Amino acid sequence: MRRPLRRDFVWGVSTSSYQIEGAAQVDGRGPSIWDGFCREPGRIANGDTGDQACDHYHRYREDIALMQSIGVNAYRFSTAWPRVLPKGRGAANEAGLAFYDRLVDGLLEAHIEPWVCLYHWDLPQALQDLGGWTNRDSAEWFADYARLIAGRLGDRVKRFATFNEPSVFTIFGYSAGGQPPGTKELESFYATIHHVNLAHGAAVDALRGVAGASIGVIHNMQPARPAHPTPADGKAAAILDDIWNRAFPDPQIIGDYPASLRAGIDLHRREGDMERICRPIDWLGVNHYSPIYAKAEGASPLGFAWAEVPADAPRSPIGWQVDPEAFRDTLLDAHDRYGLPIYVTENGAGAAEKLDAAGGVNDVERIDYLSRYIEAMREAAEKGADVRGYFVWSLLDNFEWGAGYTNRFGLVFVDYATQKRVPKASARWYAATIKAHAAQATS
Ligand code: IFM
Repeated sequence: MRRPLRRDFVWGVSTSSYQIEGAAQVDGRGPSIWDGFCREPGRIANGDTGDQACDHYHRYREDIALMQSIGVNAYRFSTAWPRVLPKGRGAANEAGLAFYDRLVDGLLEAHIEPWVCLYHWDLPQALQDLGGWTNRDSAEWFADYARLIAGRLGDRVKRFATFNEPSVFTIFGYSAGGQPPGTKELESFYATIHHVNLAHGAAVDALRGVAGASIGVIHNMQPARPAHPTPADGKAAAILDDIWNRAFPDPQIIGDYPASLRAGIDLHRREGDMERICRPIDWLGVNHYSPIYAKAEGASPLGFAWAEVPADAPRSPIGWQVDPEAFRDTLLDAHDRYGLPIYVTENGAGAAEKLDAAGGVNDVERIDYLSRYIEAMREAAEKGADVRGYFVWSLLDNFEWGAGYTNRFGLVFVDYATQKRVPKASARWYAATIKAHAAQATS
């Protein structure tokens, strides 16, 4: 018989503020960089925006009931900086803070532990107008925001993460395009990496003010593979690996940047910065979906170009490679390199889905993906990775950034026109998985 996961294993679901909350102009929320970006022609599929999304701001009680029916014991969500500080700093918005009070209280009443992430990409526009993450002051803006959330929720919330996937919003926001602010300047890109790292360290210190806080950070980690077995593509993949997988966790946890980034970062680094960045944390969040590929591209400022998934690779309905062994190996590598307790804070599969004739969604491909990935996680745990929890991305179908509402990742289908929620077959499957674990853990 397989060795079971830890008795206290955390089973959860994840979401983020801009992707589900909606209520973008309600109760004093200020604009975020995504509000404006979505309105730029051609940026988002179908011109979609997060204005309404899943209207979770008003329907959070129903969403908590859905979590209860699935049986999760943790919910990871992000607080929207512009909802609590409409201008990013200065006067707090009481109505915004009160929303998170209600959400946290509702979760605790339902015996679901709130896991709060401070930043899932929705920077207040007012701060972007001051240069956003290219401005070194951003570290202090972020620490002040962290203090505000810690002071308000810290009596009830103990699990905090500073950032979600900093390499994604810095690469796509400042180098490759596709996310706000949509600039492509190498120097801004390096500045952003360093300032986000400083902001992480400053926020960790701020969050330590919460008695009993368990503080982590959430990184996307995926093997970066060469498109072809050539030395040039091997080098391209190594550069992508440094930028995608190492540029943030290495300085935050090990205290140094990968060698290939040092010259670019040095322009922005001041004495004492590495100590400011590398603050002790309690856990590492790993988001993982599939491997990524790079090829040599002499003309590219970073020395690589993104490459397609190999034609013969198994894929999810939205074309992402399905490779559970890569997930197992990622967890083992993260364990060896960083030595922290690991929580898988995102994993899931996207699809373009509709309700079937019976009014449900029989998402067998998602169930197959999740069961194979959970099995791979078990293998990693058996081989020694200290994996303590798993959160499916996502509870609900939601606003999938550049893809708008076309890609659905939810265990629960959302009919955006009516806001009706319909649990998919995967929601029932996940409920049964959690139950089976509980039965095994108590036997
Ligand atoms: O929806 C995103 C999430 O915001 C960050 N991680 C990947 C998910 C799926 O693309």
